[in-house]
Amino acid sequence: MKNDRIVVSGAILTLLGVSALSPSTASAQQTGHADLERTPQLQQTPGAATDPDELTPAESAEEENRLNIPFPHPVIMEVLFFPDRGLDHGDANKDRKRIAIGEEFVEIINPHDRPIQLAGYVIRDRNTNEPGGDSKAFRFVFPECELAPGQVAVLFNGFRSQIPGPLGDKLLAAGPNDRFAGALVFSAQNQEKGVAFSNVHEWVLLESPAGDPIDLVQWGELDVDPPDHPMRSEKIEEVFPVGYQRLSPGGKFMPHPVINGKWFSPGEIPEWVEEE
Ligand SMILES: [Ca+2]
Ligand SMILES: [Ca+2]
Repeated sequence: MKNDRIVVSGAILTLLGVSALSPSTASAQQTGHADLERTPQLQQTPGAATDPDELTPAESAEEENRLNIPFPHPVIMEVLFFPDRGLDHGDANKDRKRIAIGEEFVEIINPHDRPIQLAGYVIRDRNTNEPGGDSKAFRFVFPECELAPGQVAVLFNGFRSQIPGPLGDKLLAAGPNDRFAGALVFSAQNQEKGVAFSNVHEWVLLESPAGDPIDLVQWGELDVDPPDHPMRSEKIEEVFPVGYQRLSPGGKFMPHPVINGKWFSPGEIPEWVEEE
């Protein structure tokens, strides 16, 4: 599988071959979903959109502003809302069970050169904007917690989960978790079957402690509007049962390639992976 080599340097990605995206095809075969039978193809490398040679200076500045989120805000790096069936590509939270809701996660990073304080930042979904949607609303507020430059935090849904290693919750952060590449890991400790990201249409928002919408990711045809004017907003155009990952804080979401044999990488930002 030497084609699965990925080299990331800043915003430049070199992806040799699309075989790394084959899990989607395999899953389509398992699930029999006709709409999943197309393997996602990278139309361009994620770095291409920011290639200064292809944009006018004004366009470059606009692109830069769109993609970069200023200090002191973290940014969303990966989201898993549609865990695949089976343990191999379904057990994202590493408790040797695959409970679809419990595996869901949002990964964030501090992309800045100074520490940031996570206290009061919110991760929430569309049900939090729906009148009467409270019973299905996913909403997590981070406790006091410093995120060092480049440090990653992962928030799992936590439904029926026994996540290994140091685990924080809404009250208290835990130390780095070696099972998740040293990231700070949190569980929302969700107890409700209905509190889950939709596989079909959803938005997930990172919100500042002041209530400002910072980083929004959406997919499908939305039935509930997200807040106006987030600092950044991106739509995932095609939905497959894999994580969606940015390879740099200013990059675009792409279906997660196979890394360490998995279709997701909670806690890990791939920089250089080569599979034998
Ligand atoms: Ca699991
Ligand atoms: Ca990751």
